[in-house]
Amino acid sequence: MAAAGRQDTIFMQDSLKPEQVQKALRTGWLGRSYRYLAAVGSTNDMLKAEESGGRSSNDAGTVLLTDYQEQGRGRLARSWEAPPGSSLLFSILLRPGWPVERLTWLTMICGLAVSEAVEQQSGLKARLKWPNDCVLERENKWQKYGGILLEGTVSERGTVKYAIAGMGINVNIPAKELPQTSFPATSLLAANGRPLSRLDLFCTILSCFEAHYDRAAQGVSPHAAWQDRLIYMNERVVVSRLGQGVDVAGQVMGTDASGRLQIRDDDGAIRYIAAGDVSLRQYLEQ
Ligand code: BT5
Repeated sequence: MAAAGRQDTIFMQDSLKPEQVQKALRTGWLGRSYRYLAAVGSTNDMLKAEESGGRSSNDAGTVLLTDYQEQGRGRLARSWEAPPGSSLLFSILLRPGWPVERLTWLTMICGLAVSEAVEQQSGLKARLKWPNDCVLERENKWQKYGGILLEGTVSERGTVKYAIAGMGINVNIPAKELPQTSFPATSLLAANGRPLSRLDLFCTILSCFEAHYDRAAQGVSPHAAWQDRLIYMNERVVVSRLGQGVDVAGQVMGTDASGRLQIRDDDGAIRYIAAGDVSLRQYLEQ
């Protein structure tokens, strides 16, 4: 009872409103344009709708954050669920102007920023599951505490005109309120046994993101650091191509520079799999 009371108090003090965020933010450009909404359909959808009219006045580095999404989205038609006030749910608008081949760098940068910030703030070891999941190891099993949704638009010149990088992180979701998902979900609270300041975590993510992004803008690829955090390396996995029902089983050999998964299938052929329409799971002996 005392513990629950203490947790409620922490939730109430943990405001992500602009005044608190601007005071705590240590970035140069990222999040300096910042909007908070108590609730919204989806932060990605809202930024996308603003951009698609072609008259957006959003600066590059604009961040939109909410305490609750009514229609939070994952890839394809999948949903992202989080109880109000429990999580970090936000999207960053970027205008990289990079060649489209580097669009996947943004997913890598998100994964690195979230992982580094989680490690700094919680002490937990943060890993990534290809292509866009943030995972932790608990009781010898991988569990998902966050997801990345990157959406981009390409110009006629083949450069990334704008991109929206959405991140959902289960910060203070109590274990009993975690969504029931096929790949097990966890939260930083469930994994660490204590609530974390969403504000500190959020500001640290933005600092880490900005540092990686600025390096990438100079042409330095985040690929090696990102690949170092991937789980399932050299293990046997099954990749399901959604909508086509085709499974590729094989051993993970690595990823290429643009982040495609490299698998040696059972015939010994090397297959390259791009993110987007696939899901990955560990191969389990029947
Ligand atoms: C993702 O998609 O993991 C990307 C999620 C991105 C969410 C952020 S929140 C801010 C921004 N605005 C949005 O509308 N979205 C972004 P995917 O790999 O497709 O995984 C989706 C799957 O994760 C679902 O089908 C569920 O199985 C599972 N899932 C849903 N909610 C979860 C949660 N809170 N924790 C762990 N797993 C969850």
